This record gives sequence, C-alpha cells and structure tokens, in this order.
Amino acid sequence: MTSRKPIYVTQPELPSLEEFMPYLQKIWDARVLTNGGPFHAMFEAALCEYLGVKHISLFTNATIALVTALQALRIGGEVITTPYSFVATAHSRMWNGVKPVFVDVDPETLNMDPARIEAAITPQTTAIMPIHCYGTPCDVEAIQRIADDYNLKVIYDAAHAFGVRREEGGELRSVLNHGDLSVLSFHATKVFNTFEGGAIICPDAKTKQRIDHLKNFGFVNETTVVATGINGKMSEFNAALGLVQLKHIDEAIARRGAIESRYRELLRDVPGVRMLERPAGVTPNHSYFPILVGPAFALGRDGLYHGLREHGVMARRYFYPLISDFPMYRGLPSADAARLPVARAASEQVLCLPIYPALANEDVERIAAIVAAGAVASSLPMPLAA
Ligand code: T4K
Repeated sequence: MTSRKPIYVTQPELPSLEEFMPYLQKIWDARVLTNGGPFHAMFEAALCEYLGVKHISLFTNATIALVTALQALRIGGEVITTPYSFVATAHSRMWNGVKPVFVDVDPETLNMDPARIEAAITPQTTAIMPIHCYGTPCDVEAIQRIADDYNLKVIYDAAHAFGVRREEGGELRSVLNHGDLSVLSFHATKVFNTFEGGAIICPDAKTKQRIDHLKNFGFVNETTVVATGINGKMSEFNAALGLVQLKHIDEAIARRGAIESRYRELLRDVPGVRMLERPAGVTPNHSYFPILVGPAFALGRDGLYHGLREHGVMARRYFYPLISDFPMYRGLPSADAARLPVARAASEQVLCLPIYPALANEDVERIAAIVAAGAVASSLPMPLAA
C-alpha cells in the first residue's frame, strides 16, 4: 500500500481563516447567531445576484430544503422521479408521505428521460422531480411541456447545479430558473460549500414567504403559526462563510474546468471508458467527473474502484446502488429492474474520479494512468511507496 496521503473524490474549498475572522468577529460582537440575522439577508441577496435568480430561501441543508419544497407546493399522491440520484431525493418524498414513481434515464445525460414521464402519469400524479445529475441540465423544455399538459408541478433537485448556466434566446441564464422550485446543496462535498447548507430558488415573493415560514416552524410572528413547519434555518456562521466563499467561486470552478479538460485528454482513447458529453450551450460547474467503465475495460468497474483504492485514490460510485434498490423502495412496481435498464447499466459502470481545485496536476496524470492501465490488464501493478 502506498504511503501517499489518500486522494478523496473531493476536498472542500475553504477561504483563509484570516479572511473569515472579521466575519466571525461581527457575529461574536452582535450575538445574533441565527433566525434570519444580517449575514443571512446579505447572503440571500448576494446569491440571487451571483446565480441570476429572483428569490432564494436559505436552508440548513438540501435534504430539509427538498422536504420543505414538497410541503410548500402541497405535493401529495405520486411524484415521478429518477432512481439515479443520491438517496435524499427520494427520502424527501417519503417524509411527505408521497409515493415515488421511478422512470428510466437518458443514456447520454443520465438525467430523467422525458420520453418515459408521460407513460408513468396516473390520476394520482402531482409532480415531477428530476435532478440535474452531475450539474448537466435536464431537458427542461420537454419536462415543462409535460408538466403544463398534465397540470403537474416541477421541483428540480439542483444539488449538483450551482452556477450552471444555459444559453437561452441568445443569453446565458441560470438553469435554476426552470420548474416551480429548484433546490441547491452547499454541503462540504459540493462545488460551493457552507460546511452544511442548502437553498430553495423560487419564482415569486409569495412562494418565498411561504417557504420562509415553513423553515421557521410555521411562525409568521411571535404568536401566529400558519403551517406545520420545521426548523430548516441557516445559521449566521454558515451564511457568513457563504459570503466569503462566493468571492472565490469563479476561480474554483475555473480550476475544476482545467482538471476536467486534462482528464478528458488523457482518457480520450482509453478502451472501455466513456465520458459524458456536455450538451451544447451549457456553462458547466465541473462538479463531478464521472466515467462509465464498459465491458471492453479489462479490470471492470469494481476492479478499477478497488485498484484505485490500493493506490490511495478514493473514487466513488455515485450512484450505486440505484435508489430503487434500497429496501424501502424496491417493493414498488416502478422499482422493477426491467423497467430501468439505462439507470441500472449506468450504476454498474459509473465511477466518479477525484475533482476539486486543490487536486495537483501530477495527481490527475497519475489517476488517469491507473485508469489506462486497468483498461488493458486484469490486475494493476502494486503501487510504489512515495
Ligand atoms: N440531492 C442530491 C442529488 C445530492 O447529491 C445530495 C447530496 C442531496 C440531494 C442532499 O444534499 P445535503 O442534504 O447533503 O445538502 C456525499 C454528501 O454527504 C452528500 O451531500 C452528497 N449529495 C453525496 C453525493 O455525497 P457521501 O456519503 O459520499 O459523503 P462522504 O462523507 O463519504 O464524503 C465523500 C468524500 O469527501 C470523503 O471521502 C472525503 C471528502 N470529504 C467529505 C466531507 C464531508 C472531505 O474531505 N471533507 C468533508 O467534510 O455523501
């Protein structure tokens, strides 16, 4: 086993403590720690401006934000969704007593396949809940057309899509402006982090107000409670950190882009490795770097996963297993493997390689070299101690 420090799939970006200290000092001086303090308000305004969205409501994390988004739109019955995601997407529905109906994904983007949605609609369907997987925008126009035709709501799990833009009518616009609501994650492992954190993007002030009440136990004022809300508020610490992080985000995304380009060059001709194409007109955030390890790859996906670990490289199988294979979902008719062949193949082939701004170029080269070696050999050479 190598004595190098392990390389994880990601490493959170942080500002210097020096830069953050004045913000902490202000919190210490004011003794306003949470419940909608000044940094919370400033961070909401700064995010609206950076992301190019009208209204945003900050949360403790994306999972509580997803649970609240469903509450805000009073979603019940059945929700059509993807099995190819992090388990929080589905759990948020179960916390609302809503039944997930899984449909297969598109082989090019691994996003929900709009062609499958219509056939899954029943009289109980109330909403569609897709994710912009790895930050690749869904086919938002096709999804909206179906939603309009059947009077369904659309809630995007946009946990991966911070800062992603699309060309629309000659302009670059945030992908977060689509659907009725979009939910972001600012978890430590995301492109943009506030340690823990999340947000709901909403189209109008009235919806934001409802969401703001819901995340504060349903309180409107000291004595009035209008809904069975939850505690989903972001603290001043997280909001202040977010304000500082925002100053560095463009640089961080640019560095991620350079790493992705290098991986793509190095892995272009490796047999059995497929990389996802970026749809035209999209400004990406390079949040993940998934490769699909196909049958022509000698070592196989799991062989490569374990081989990389031997070399101290902790790549991750996002998303394996499929959500529809977890015990609380696998009994659903829509979880039947035969109905989800594309998602199943992807979950058996995918490996997300490390990508984060502090990843050194030489490590990118070394990781790509290990992948290339695994393509043609059924075992990898033992790593040399560094
Ligand atoms: N929807 C989607 C589509 C999502 O992907 C997620 C979260 C959510 C909703 C829910 O968002 P939040 O409620 O979390 O805001 C991670 C994250 O915990 C999870 O947030 C994320 N998706 C998911 C894709 O990945 P794990 O189980 O892989 O995390 P973990 O702890 O193994 O971290 C991965 C690696 O990152 C570690 O090996 C080392 C590194 N790391 C991690 C943390 C937490 C660090 O270096 N520092 C850290 O503080 O789930």
